[in-house]
Amino acid sequence: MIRVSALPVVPDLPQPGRTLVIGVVNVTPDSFSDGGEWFDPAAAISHGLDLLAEGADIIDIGGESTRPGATRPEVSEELRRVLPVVRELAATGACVSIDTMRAAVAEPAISAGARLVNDVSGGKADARLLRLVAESGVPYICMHWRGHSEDMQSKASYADVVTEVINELRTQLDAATRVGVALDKLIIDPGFGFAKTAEHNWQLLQRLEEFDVLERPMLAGVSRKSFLGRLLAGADGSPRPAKERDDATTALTAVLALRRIWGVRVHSVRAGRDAIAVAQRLLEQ
Ligand code: PMM
Repeated sequence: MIRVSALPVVPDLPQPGRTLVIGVVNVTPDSFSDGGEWFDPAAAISHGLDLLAEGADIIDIGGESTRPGATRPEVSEELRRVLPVVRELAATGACVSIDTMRAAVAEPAISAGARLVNDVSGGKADARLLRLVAESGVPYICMHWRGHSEDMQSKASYADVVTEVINELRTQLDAATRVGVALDKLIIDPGFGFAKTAEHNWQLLQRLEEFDVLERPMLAGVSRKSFLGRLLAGADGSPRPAKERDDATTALTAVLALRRIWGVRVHSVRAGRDAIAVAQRLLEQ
């Protein structure tokens, strides 16, 4: 039997009464899943509009690739990539999220209309970012993180990944509330693929309800990630390419929606919405 409990909500963000779909727009030359495709701001804007038309509740715009081994762009370059896209999409009335670890990027993005800060470092890369979030009062995605992409996979070592990720996230949440971020504006994210092996990701998914102890809504970013590529590897052992992992992503989205997760961050919005519609219908039975 499916457990029916209240769906978590976050103030100032869409509350559709089902799992939210956050559509990804990477304005980067090198993201693993769609690198280069939306690097031109005009292409990124048009892609964001397409994702909104497919039913995205929020559009997440990022200008720094976090693929393992990636090097960081200058702040000026990150701003050049994301600001026009944030401005244009926010001007349509869309709910826009800025995916950045830097206060120097988040601040102008919020001025340009971003209503949510998605920080994959969960406050650990730039201490100023938490203070900015506290001052501006925007909701904040606090992701579990152990270090920058260039060497993060060397930090994928845990005795018990679920317990350690929960404890480290609790420390990150405490750091946010200590500088004045309101608890009800905080969303947690286990950080799938960030300092995690495929096995770690599966353990986190298997034991997701243990994160309930943190009493915060959860976002999951599993879309097209390499643990799915490995699961779907060909007979010769080569992983399924990123763009051919959408069906598996959609299967996982249905599972996550049945567990009443707050939101999923996905590349294929229409498929995500369909999976959530199926799960929602079963939950409302
Ligand atoms: N993953 C990526 C980028 N941003 N943000 C959150 N909150 N959670 C994630 O798991 C996450 C993220 C990397 O994936 P991409 O290159 O496909 O955007």
